[in-house]
Amino acid sequence: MSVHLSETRVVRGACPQDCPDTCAFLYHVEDDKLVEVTGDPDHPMTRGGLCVKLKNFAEHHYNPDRLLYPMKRVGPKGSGMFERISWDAALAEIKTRWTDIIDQYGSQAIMPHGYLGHQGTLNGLTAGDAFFNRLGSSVAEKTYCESGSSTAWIMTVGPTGGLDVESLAHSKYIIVWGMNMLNTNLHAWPFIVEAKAKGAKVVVIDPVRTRTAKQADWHIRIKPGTDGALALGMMNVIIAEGLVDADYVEKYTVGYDQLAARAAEFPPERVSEITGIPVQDILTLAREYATTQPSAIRQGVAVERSPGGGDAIRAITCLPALTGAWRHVGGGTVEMPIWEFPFRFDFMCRPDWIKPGTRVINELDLGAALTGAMPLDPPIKSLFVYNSNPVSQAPNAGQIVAGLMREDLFTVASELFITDTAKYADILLPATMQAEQLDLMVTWGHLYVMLNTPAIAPPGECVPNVELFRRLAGAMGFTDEHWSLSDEEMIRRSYDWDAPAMEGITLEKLKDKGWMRLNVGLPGERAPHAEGNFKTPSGKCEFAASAAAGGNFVVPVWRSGYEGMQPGTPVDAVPNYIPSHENAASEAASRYPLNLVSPKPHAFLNTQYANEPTQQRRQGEQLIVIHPVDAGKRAIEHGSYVRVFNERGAFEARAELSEDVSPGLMMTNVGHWPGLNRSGTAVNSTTSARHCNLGQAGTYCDNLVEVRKV
Ligand SMILES: Nc1nc2c(c(=O)[nH]1)N[C@H]1C(S)=C(S)[C@@H](COP(=O)(O)OP(=O)(O)OC[C@H]3O[C@@H](n4cnc5c(=O)[nH]c(N)nc54)[C@H](O)[C@@H]3O)O[C@H]1N2
Ligand SMILES: Nc1nc2c(c(=O)[nH]1)N[C@H]1C(S)=C(S)[C@@H](COP(=O)(O)OP(=O)(O)OC[C@H]3O[C@@H](n4cnc5c(=O)[nH]c(N)nc54)[C@H](O)[C@@H]3O)O[C@H]1N2
Ligand SMILES: [Mo]
Repeated sequence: MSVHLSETRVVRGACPQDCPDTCAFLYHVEDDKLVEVTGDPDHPMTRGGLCVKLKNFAEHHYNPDRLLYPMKRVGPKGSGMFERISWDAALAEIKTRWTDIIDQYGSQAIMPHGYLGHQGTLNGLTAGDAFFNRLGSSVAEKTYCESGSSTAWIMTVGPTGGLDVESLAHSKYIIVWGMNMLNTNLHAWPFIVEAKAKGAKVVVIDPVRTRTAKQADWHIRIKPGTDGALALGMMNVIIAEGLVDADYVEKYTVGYDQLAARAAEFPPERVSEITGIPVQDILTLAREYATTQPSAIRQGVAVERSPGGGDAIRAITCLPALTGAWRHVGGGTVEMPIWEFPFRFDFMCRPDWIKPGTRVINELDLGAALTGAMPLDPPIKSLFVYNSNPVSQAPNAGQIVAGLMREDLFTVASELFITDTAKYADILLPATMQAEQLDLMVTWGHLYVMLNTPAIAPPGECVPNVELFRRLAGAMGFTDEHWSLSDEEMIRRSYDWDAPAMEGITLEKLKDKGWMRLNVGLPGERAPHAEGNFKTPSGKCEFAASAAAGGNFVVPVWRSGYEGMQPGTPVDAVPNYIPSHENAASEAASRYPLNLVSPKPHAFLNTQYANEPTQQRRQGEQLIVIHPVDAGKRAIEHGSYVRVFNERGAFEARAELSEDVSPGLMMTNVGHWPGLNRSGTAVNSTTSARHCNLGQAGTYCDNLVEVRKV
């Protein structure tokens, strides 16, 4: 008997998920099988540890439910009945159907729908843009996330990375604002622990007493959607009490007088009424924030998830310039540092291929676009879904399902699994997972360039998104050079390798090391705006935004690179507080008195891993956290099943009675697969598709509901 001793190969990779941490992976491979994925101990953020979601990442690759071959629908729409076909047959069918649609309705009757299921330069947010721009489809505005914050950020400080989260170790006062860091940005937490050990105070501003709030020195419970009022109230106190860094303001900002006039409208008493925060706490927060330097604000994405979210982020982003916090290492604020990376979005998205006048359809309006609730000429006759799962993740999901049921809609989905969205497809196309593909990752929570090298062969007939779009281009007869470039050549062109930030970084070195830090200053030294140097048109922090003059805009990255036809909603020169649409004073409040927020789950990454039994055990079933007083009024006991509903739809969940939420507020997590829930629906059946005041972002937390025991 011969004994086969297998050798373990270690290949360097990077996490594919839409998460600020973008961890450095080590793939452990035996006999061409991925046996384990661990965190790189040398990476300064990853520090050898992966989050709960990625604990079973190797097994995820071998999940028996993976989509391995192209499939064609053989049962009624949504029945989940498919049979295997060849790639050639799938591509031929797509070509025939699209050619007919283009002949009859024009190419804009085709709508792509992609988001951030994967986060690579080749396979991520922009993976399909070049293809669809070339095809002449409608431009999809992909604003599920960060587009409101980023628009606000760029209006105020320009495309700068701002504070490095690693520099938080040097901060003395840290505000984690609208972020559940222990769930969603776990690898930033050690820097906060380090700062705390040196005496820093940590404040969490969140309507919910989260795991992160419980670890903080001070949890400030704010009513959802009122952050703009709080930031303006802090300014009011800072100005009234002479805590402004007048020298910094004078040298490095514009619009102080206008901002001061706005802040004067927000005395602490008024802010207390709006936010539900006691006056004394507003005073203390403002004073401590201004006088304890370096002070840092880690902005979460949740602040944008309300109608006034864009202006709230503008107001928050003004704070460190008012107090001069930017002067210090560990001072300032961070939204996402993606702007330091020299991506060539012109190459990745090919906006030059968009025909002038092409219409833009926002992806959050998918339900309205498919059902005709939003009049479109031509109507959408084909939908191509990749990197996204709108039936779970987009608002007003019931309307989306109604649209996907349309017999005359030709739907194609590229997926890892047959999700709640993919099950409505006419054609399914199988995609690779991260250990099976090459990519240079987009990162939005640290300053390292990350390369993912394939470690194992793709199973079945799975292809990376980049190859999927090459195949589609081939089927449609496109002969541009773009479609003949290798993955590696695409990576070379997706970056400006000559940019100053890339000094010393090459693809060759990355192949060896896996990751390298951008040349933008070390965490212990970096103070990017100590002397202004903002990336705005004026070069200053724009309290009064010059971009406001042109009205609302969406950063082109979210619009497939397109800069044309920006919506013209005028924006105030200085940030204001814009109230929620669905609030206690609104018409719906008499029928739907409870405000429901739906942040991220601990054990899932949006919907990903929510079909893995190990992760389902970690996360538990769909819960709704309700205050005992609200539960008592409705005879709801702890652990009982409830129906949460409003005019848009409903879902069922198990009630958890807890004072982690205030009366009038409920919390549930987004991410559970609707089809795996007892009601066949999830939280987005209740959310509205209204947009935030900036960047067309979603307003998932502006959601009034009622709840009843089932
Ligand atoms: N475990 C895990 N991590 C993730 C993800 C995941 O699905 N799971 N998703 C990733 C993605 S795509 C993103 S965008 C990030 C998002 O991560 P975060 O920025 O943390 O955003 P959320 O989880 O949506 O919400 C964070 C907190 O904001 C609170 N909140 C809700 N509304 C408001 C408000 O109006 N004001 C304030 N101050 N707080 C509010 C919520 O109660 C919640 O505790 O996480 C990433 N990381
Ligand atoms: N109520 C509510 N809704 C929300 C939010 C909220 O806080 N509350 N958050 C919003 C936010 S911040 C975000 S970012 C969105 C996220 O929404 P999505 O980006 O749609 O979420 P994911 O579940 O991460 O990914 C979608 C799908 O991409 C697939 N996928 C992964 N990798 C690949 C690949 O390489 N190729 C292909 N073709 N497919 C792949 C996955 O299998 C998954 O089904 O949800 C938004 N929706
Ligand atoms: Mo997100």
